[in-house]
Amino acid sequence: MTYREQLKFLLERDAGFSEAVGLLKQLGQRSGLEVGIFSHHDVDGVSSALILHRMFRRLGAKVVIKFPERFKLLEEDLKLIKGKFDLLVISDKGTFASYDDFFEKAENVLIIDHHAPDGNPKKASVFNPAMESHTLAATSLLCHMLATQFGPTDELDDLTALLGCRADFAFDPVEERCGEFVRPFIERSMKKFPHLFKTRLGRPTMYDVVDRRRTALTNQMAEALHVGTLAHYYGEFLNSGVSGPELVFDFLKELPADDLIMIKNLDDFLSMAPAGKTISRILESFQLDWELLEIRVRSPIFLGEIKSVGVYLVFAREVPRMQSTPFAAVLPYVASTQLEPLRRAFGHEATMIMVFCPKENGVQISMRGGGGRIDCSLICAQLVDRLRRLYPGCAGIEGGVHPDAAECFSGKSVPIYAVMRELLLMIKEWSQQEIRADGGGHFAFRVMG
Ligand SMILES: [Mn+2]
Repeated sequence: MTYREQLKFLLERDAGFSEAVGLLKQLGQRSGLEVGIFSHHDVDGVSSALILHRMFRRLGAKVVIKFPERFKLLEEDLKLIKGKFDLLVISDKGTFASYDDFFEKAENVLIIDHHAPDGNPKKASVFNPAMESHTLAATSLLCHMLATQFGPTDELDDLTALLGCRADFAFDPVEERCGEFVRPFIERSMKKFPHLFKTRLGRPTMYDVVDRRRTALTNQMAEALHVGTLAHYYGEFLNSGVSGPELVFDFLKELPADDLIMIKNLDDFLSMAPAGKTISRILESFQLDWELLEIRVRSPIFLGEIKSVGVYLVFAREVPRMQSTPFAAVLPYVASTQLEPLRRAFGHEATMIMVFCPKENGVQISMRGGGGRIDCSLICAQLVDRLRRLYPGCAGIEGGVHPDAAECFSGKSVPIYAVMRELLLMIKEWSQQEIRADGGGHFAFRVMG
């Protein structure tokens, strides 16, 4: 299927896509259309915001964009933008039923998202290909799909969506893996930007998890953008008041669309727009942080094996400058590089790592891997559920997201020992369940030793 064919198919078969296109067509008729966008603060979220910004500009709309530093959009975040809108877009920030409550802020609410839904919004329009079942995608591609319906997109839209897909693990140019939903777009991109996909020897990036000897330009560029979104934690390189997501947004916005097919290496890319210099300096500092964390994640504790998946625990702190981030910053990415060496060293068919990270503002637990046999998001959701029941008054217990990469965060009001206790108790209970079920394909842990 070509990308064009896929778009035609979606327009006919995907109710969410056709509804979103219909809504935008109708609103596009309005003069003085005012749009507020709240997008995720990561690379995919920033990429989504830029593609939407360019699309709405073509429609003649006035656009305001914010990147609140939390996954779920809350009522209080809406105050970041004054006034009321014709349209409120919530991109890459999950699909929550509570987004139905935001009609006070705007006449229309459009959710564009690729995460497993947490509830089913009834009033808001939702374009999310993962509504029914798990689908590997990225919101920036969904925005690109919408933008194609409103005038021609260009190389800047294409490259931005491609980097959003890479940053969200929807494809891997080195391992040559690609989700089915994004495949038509990725194949189109390979023809357009062939040198971005070439595998080369070189310093491995945070995305080169399996083979730490090789990389590709796409991975290097996406890593630079990821580091850019953390810029406000590298305050020494940044003018005060600018956040990392805003820095990356400005960098991408200034890229010359016509020259993008010429990019041969990371320096080319970063020298194409003013903010690239700052990103490049932060990247050097980030690499030192990465090296520090490599030491901290070196010896994960083996917890047990389930369905031939070796489950490991890393207990470590983030780098000093990231100890207050309310999201997974660097440590879980570094820990992910242990998945493959552990699998090879101990002969598991697959591996999974739980990263237990005490922070200034609470505990961050990140789960990575699972080889498609253990669902990380399910484990995080269960942990969240247990903690909420034990500490009903405590706000800030959140978790879930993807089967192979999930997060759980519990705020400071829940003691660290309690979070660890629940995690270990959960494992123990699952192991007992498996004994009762006589090991018969039950989703459970078997604790060794
Ligand atoms: Mn995303």
